[in-house]
Amino acid sequence: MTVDDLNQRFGIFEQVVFQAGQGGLSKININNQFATAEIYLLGGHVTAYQPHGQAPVLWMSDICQFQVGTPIRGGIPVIWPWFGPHPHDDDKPQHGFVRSMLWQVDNTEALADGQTCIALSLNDDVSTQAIWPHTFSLTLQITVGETLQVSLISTNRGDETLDGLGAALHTYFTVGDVAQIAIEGLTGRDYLSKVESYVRKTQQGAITFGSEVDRIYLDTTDVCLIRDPVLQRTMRVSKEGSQSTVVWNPWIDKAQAMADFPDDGYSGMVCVETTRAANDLYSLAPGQSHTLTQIVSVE
Ligand code: TA6
Repeated sequence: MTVDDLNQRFGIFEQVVFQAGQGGLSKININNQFATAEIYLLGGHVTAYQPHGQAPVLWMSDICQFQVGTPIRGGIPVIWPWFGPHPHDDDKPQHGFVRSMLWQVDNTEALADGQTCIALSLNDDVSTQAIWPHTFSLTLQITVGETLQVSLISTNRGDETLDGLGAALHTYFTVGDVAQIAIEGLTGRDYLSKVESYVRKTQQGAITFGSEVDRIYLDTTDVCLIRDPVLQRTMRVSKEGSQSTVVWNPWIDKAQAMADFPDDGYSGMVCVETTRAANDLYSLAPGQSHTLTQIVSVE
């Protein structure tokens, strides 16, 4: 569908407008009484969310690619059907394949309470089957208001159970200076530290940053609070359908090693990711669905 077709069928006057974005890719601009937001059909990727009067909530790389087949760096990458490297095939893309594919628009709605709801979907086809030989459907429900709520609904459309599924809403948050923030809510939780060969440790106090941090927190349904003294705000990250949370900042060396990540970009971002990872993988019986939800708000 062209942008004109999309506006004809799904546009909502001044509230939901489709445009050709970077790389000529179709994107959705959302503007309502609460906030503005931006979503690319590539990856079903929320690339911006900004409550009126607030600084941007989501961090985006200013040197990332916008082309089908390449993940967008920043915003909320949708990770499925595995988190991290493929469990036994290094030739398969890290973090699954759905963030590199074009999703379709299923519905747009101006809710009575003033929020805006967008539904996107991705179903298996010959290209996904070539990577992962299973039948599935994904729906992404994005609700933009005083909060940003994103739900990934995965459904097994095949006739065999899918085991060992991983997923994430891999959210990049804007912060004033990562060296000055603290993330509360995970005190006392065990985590696997990727930068220390996945050694298991227990979180003591709030999470602070002075080097690369890449941790999978285990057995947690906790709300995370990102305390930002520079931007003088707290970002609240709550979730449903997940018992694991990933916290990541690449710091200096890893930032320099990523071609689509500005060398100094690490200081203005942190990832708090709502995941199904590590000991939190899931299965779907034929016809069964799972919903993974992240809710973000600014205090
Ligand atoms: O979620 C943290 C992480 O797994 C890090 O290890 C790092 O690889 C990050 O994801 C980004 O991965 P990407 O494939 O998007 O470059």
